[in-house]
Amino acid sequence: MTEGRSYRFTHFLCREPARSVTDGLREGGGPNPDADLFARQHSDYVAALRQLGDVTVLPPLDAFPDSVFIEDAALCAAGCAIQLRPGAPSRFGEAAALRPALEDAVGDVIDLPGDGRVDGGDVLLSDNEAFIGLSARTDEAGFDALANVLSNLGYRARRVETPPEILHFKTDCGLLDSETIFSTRALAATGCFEGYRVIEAPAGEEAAANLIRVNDLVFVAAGHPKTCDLLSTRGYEIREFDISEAAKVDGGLSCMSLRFSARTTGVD
Ligand code: CIR
Repeated sequence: MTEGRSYRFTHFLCREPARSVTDGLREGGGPNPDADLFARQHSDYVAALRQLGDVTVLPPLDAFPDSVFIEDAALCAAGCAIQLRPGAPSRFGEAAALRPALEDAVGDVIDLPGDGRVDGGDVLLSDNEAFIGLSARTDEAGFDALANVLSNLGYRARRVETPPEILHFKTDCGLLDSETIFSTRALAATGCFEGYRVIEAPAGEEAAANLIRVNDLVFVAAGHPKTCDLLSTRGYEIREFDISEAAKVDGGLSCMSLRFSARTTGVD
């Protein structure tokens, strides 16, 4: 196991938002995202990733309004990609549509065995552990299957009950470094991060919890000044992103990319 493999990446896979993103799933209604603004915000995110590694941007898939949230259809770990089985019926076909790109970009692609469901948004990888949150999208059979695959890749699986009001486990947390997790107070209070240092999202800034550490930067959703101050004080270098349109369809920073390291680099 390489220290830092959970946040050191050489490659990124993204998918352009489709015009149909206006039909994206969302809990509790709310306005449609503006497709043009979404595309601009997505371009900013991709541009930032381009400064950190090789980025492949896949074409939009109009048949799948949520396909910009590419993280839910696959998981990259230890130089492999695992093709998942997303839990929302309208998203099920995204995984097969992604497969050729996974084969091109990552190489080794493993099918999630069985018929359980897992959304990538429910999986948080540290260097040697996989937190897998059971949720409305990820079921017991999916947990068992993924835990088994990941154990062959050197990860111990930790089963977490995601509180029912949280869509995905990572809606409410993100990895800051090999030992440190940023989390909402509500999720941390479940005790699921035992053994890790936890930094809690400031009250009122719970939406900042879905941050991502990418190499030496921490990507944070704009509009969370207390979070930025807190993390800067702790020595993290912050990059802010306006993701107002993704947020309208329950999307965040983690779900708009698959992040991995090419095996040949020896980083992973
Ligand atoms: C969905 O409900 O599936 C999408 N509208 C949002 C998915 C966000 N994905 C994530 O947080 N991993």
